[in-house]
Amino acid sequence: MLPILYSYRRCPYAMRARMALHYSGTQVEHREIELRNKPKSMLLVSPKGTVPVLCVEDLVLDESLDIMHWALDQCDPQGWRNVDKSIAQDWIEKNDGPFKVLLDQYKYPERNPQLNQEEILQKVCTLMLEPMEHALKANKYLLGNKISWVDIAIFPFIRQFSMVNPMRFEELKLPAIKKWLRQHLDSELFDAVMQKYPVWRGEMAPIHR
Ligand SMILES: N[C@@H](CCC(=O)N[C@@H](CS)C(=O)NCC(=O)O)C(=O)O
Repeated sequence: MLPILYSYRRCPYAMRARMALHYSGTQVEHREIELRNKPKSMLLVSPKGTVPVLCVEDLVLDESLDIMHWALDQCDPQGWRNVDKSIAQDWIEKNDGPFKVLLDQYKYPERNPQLNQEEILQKVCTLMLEPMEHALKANKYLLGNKISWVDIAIFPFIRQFSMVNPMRFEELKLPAIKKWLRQHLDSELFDAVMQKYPVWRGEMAPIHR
């Protein structure tokens, strides 16, 4: 029985999970969902209703980072986890915490009419983009000259940020980030996890097949 992955193609959390699963060579039964119409079988195993969710027999992982780590426990052929844990943690906390808040404010100006887009952009630069640029000028990847799980965990969020206002992003003087972003966008790994699936309509099927 293959592990089941509930996923949503454009979700950055689901992207990082899919990238780690693919890299580790883990095959899954992919269940593409609609956020507005979540399958009952998913909500049954994970009532909080976020994707990604990975079900491996009785084990349910419903946090993207837990799925990444589970995948790397299965197989980590290029040593994505050979990095300083505390520096990795600092990057992830910043990304998933304050940067994600700013990203949502930037992406949904209609929800935040009191906020000025350019001010949000400046905050993002100070908080995230400038430290990343600094790190990526010193080394090819965020934690050194080898790719790590931290690059993969953060990349989908920087991609999303860059796509909110591509012309404005292009104007930013961030050559090292743009090179790093382009490398991930052009990677076979990213390509592989962005394949399109029809929405899973197997609600009548047993939860575990
Ligand atoms: N902390 C969770 C966050 C996952 C998350 O928020 N995913 C979004 C999609 S990008 C979601 O499922 N939101 C629920 C909804 O929109 O109903 C994780 O890392 O997996």
